[in-house]
Amino acid sequence: MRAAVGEMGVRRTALTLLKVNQKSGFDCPGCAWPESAGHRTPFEFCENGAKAVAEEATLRRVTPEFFAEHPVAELDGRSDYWLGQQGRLTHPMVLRPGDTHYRPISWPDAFALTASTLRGLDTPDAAAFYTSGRTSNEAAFLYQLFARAFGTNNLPDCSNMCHESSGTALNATIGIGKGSVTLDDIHRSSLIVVVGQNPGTNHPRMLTALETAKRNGARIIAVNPLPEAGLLAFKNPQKVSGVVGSATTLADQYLQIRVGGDLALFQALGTLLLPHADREFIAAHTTGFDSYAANVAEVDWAVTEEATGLTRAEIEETAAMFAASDATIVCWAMGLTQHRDAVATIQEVVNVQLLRGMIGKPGAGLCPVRGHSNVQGDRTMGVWERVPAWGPALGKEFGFRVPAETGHDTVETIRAMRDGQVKVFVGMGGNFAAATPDTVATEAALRTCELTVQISTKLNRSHTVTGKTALILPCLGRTEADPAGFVTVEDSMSCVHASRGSLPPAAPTLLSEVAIVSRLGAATLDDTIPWESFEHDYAAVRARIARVVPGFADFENRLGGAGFTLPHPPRDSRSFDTPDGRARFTVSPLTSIEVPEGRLLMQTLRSHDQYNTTIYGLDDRYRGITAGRRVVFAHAEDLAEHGLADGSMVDIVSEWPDGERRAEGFRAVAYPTARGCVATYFPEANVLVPLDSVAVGSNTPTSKAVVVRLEPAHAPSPGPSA
Ligand SMILES: Nc1nc2c(c(=O)[nH]1)N[C@H]1C(S)=C(S)[C@@H](COP(=O)(O)OP(=O)(O)OC[C@H]3O[C@@H](n4cnc5c(=O)[nH]c(N)nc54)[C@H](O)[C@@H]3O)O[C@H]1N2
Ligand SMILES: Nc1nc2c(c(=O)[nH]1)N[C@H]1C(S)=C(S)[C@@H](COP(=O)(O)OP(=O)(O)OC[C@H]3O[C@@H](n4cnc5c(=O)[nH]c(N)nc54)[C@H](O)[C@@H]3O)O[C@H]1N2
Ligand SMILES: [Mo]
Repeated sequence: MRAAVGEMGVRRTALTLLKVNQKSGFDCPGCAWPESAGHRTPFEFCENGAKAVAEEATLRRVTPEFFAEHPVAELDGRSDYWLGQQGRLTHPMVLRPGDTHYRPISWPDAFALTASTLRGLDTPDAAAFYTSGRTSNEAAFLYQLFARAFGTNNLPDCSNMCHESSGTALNATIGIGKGSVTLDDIHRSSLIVVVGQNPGTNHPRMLTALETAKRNGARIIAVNPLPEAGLLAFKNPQKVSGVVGSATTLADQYLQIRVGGDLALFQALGTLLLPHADREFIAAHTTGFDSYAANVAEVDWAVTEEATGLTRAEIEETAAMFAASDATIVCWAMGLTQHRDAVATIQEVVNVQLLRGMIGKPGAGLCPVRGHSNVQGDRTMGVWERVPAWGPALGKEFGFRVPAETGHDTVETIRAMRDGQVKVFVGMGGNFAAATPDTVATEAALRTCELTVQISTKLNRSHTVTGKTALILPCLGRTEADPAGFVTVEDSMSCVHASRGSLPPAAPTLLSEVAIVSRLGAATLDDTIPWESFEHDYAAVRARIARVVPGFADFENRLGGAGFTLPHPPRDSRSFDTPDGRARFTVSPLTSIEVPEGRLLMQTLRSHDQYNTTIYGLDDRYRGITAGRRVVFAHAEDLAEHGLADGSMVDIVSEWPDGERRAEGFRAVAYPTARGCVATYFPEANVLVPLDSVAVGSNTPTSKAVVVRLEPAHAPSPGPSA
């Protein structure tokens, strides 16, 4: 409440927060955790959802006068925290070659400038269209339609850095890249394994679901190099007993795994669970079991204990809990997806669930917990560098030929800008400059562009790191009333529902994302696609989606109440959309990340006071950090081995075949993390993540596994990032 009242004032806070996640309100712009289909309390939001709402509904404004006062060179020296604090963008702005300041530009001129630059390119593939996961289904559908009709599949998105590894692993094994559980499954599960995820900070409403499951008899296992407070012990802030009483112990077992050790862990679990295989399920629904069983026939305990940092006894205890459970769910997030062998690791999770027949059964399944509130929906709507299976239907509906070649994902877009192949960058939300890896290389790449266009609600680094010409196109946020009607989103469990903003727009000059894409389409392309018909009529967009995207038939009429859940063949009927109609066991070699002598494995993660690159404040309450973000969490004994101690100032140097990368002035914090593993905050540490260090198969940057060394700081600390 303090965060919200500070940004919005008391009345606006009350009016806004009571609409969050209500059936007649707006979808929380925070995370993608689902709401209950049934009864909802007036308080369907969490502390961090309130911060996300306050960040958007702030009363502060970034006006043309602001830009006149602050040259871009000055803004470029400001932190993400400072930039975000300045408030909502109000007017379209342009930075022309040679100018020192952004200047106002009219909407028609902004679209004409973008359109003429796009049309002047040698090839449509010289443009890239990025999306972040807050964009509504309607805007996302039109945006990918625009890119493909313009002639390119260059549709990188934040998913490429997020759950791409999950989608890749699941598509190949169960035939659909989405999780197979519902909220109801969580509530009635008997074992929930939370791997590589920090829900206390990033999906706080998930803790309420885990608490319900626990009350219903579930056991919970946490697998994490860090003893994350919210997960190990949870006080429900929405209950009196939660506020004043003792915390519920959520996790029954805590496995303090080494960073990158999950592949070894799940292979070992597979071996131990072979005698408990669900033979009937395996015979009826799967393929490849024999090769899998041969691959995991034995555990090499020395290798497994080294890779995981766990003991044989701990892993055997975990296996016993799996064996005893008749309904197991495995949940995971970035701790599994942002690794070199992320796809193989997630496939080992799938193997274990298939082995026990834990798919398509109440209370059981696979649960990749998505990040951005509509990141899953954006992909469903076709925001993808590949052509979705329904590509031909899209071309037919709108009368154009969908380009066939796979486009650039996020990492490839950076490379293509660097190599002079991509000249125009358009960002539908997000903060490409700060969220992507290898900050120095990425910023240099962005600066080579002819034109960068950012469709944004708030000021961020992507507005200060620009192409030769740069546009800021300010848009409405989720919380705001849109005269053209409501939009829709899809949560992490495939439920599609309406989202209705109610606040007056931050400025009368703002356009909705749908309007911006529609006007861009009309300005750039010939009139084959009736762009004008979409801007004021989102139902018309949904009618098109209903005809093109499978699962959306009769879209408009199914949006009453809590919305509807998209089909998921493995969940609904144990059927698998793979070539032979069966789920596939996979075989992966046992790998782990090699860390040379004297080096440490660094993961980058989120504090309790940030939303990705949006920094709400400089504290990380659950980890005991105040007033600073340039910290590196390390085990006290690892610090001692490096001649360092709690409070030492260090530089972090990452090592990669193409050279070293350096981040200066971090305070070492002695912390009970797994030995050999250190943690820093994203995005400050992105400068250390090499562009070419990516996951096999998904091309996701390995933001959770960077080999580093710590050196005593060369320069005095630059102070907190504020
Ligand atoms: N308040 C808030 N909510 C958010 C976000 C936010 O920034 N703020 N971001 C949103 C987005 S886009 C996303 S994708 C999600 C992210 O949600 P999370 O994935 O929970 O986010 P991270 O902070 O990256 O935390 C990763 C967790 O994985 C653990 N981990 C790291 N490496 C390993 C490993 O090798 N093995 C295992 N087992 N664990 C490991 C870390 O210790 C940490 O607990 O949250 C979403 N929700
Ligand atoms: N090192 C490291 N790097 C990472 C990660 C990590 O764990 N470690 N995590 C990765 C992950 S999981 C993700 S998802 C990406 C996130 O990458 P992005 O999605 O690109 O980044 P965000 O910080 O979420 O974007 C915030 C910006 O979005 C804009 N915005 C907010 N709401 C809206 C809206 O409604 N409409 C529009 N048009 N704009 C809006 C605002 O201008 C705000 O500044 O970062 C990735 N990068
Ligand atoms: Mo994410």
